[in-house]
Amino acid sequence: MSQPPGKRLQILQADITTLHVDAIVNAANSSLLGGGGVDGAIHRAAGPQLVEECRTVGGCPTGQARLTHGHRLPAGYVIHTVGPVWRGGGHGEDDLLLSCYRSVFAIVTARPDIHSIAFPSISTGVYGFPIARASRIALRAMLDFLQDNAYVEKVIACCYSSADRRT
Ligand code: AR6
Repeated sequence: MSQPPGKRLQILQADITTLHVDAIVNAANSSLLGGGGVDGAIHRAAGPQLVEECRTVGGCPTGQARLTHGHRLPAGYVIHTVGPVWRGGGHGEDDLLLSCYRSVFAIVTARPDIHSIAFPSISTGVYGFPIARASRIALRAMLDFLQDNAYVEKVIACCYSSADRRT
């Protein structure tokens, strides 16, 4: 019997590039060719082979996700997703953010070798999505996924700041 969903969800304050999990999620842009924030940190830690592999993927639309290897990262895989840019909340931002989480989980469901995964707070940095509103969407998506997927042992909400972790 697996643990109940709430026990398999962990909220951490950490640098996501240091986590020993099967997959980490990248808050990327649609080129998938790197950027600032968590995207820059992941590319620096993974080494230049990550951008080479991303070039073969050919980009990713907002709300979708793409899988690559982790290269020099402790994590075996990176799942890149492109969050919405916040434009006041009336432009489908909530649905697009939910779609990011669901698209990542669709990839996880298709990969039985992924038992643990860590997410950064997608869209809440440069893209400006309010943290409290994004957190509700993220945690609900994580708990819904864990409810339906007993084989995934750990989902980590990886916050960079202590203020984000408290939210
Ligand atoms: N580990 C965990 N979280 C981090 C780390 C880290 N090493 N570094 C930053 N964060 P952002 P977005 C947090 O701006 O809003 C890029 O240029 C950060 O504090 O990285 O989705 C892309 O290429 C924040 O809470 O992503 C895109 O152009 C969260 O990660 C654009 O930024 C997300 O902030 C995407 O913007």
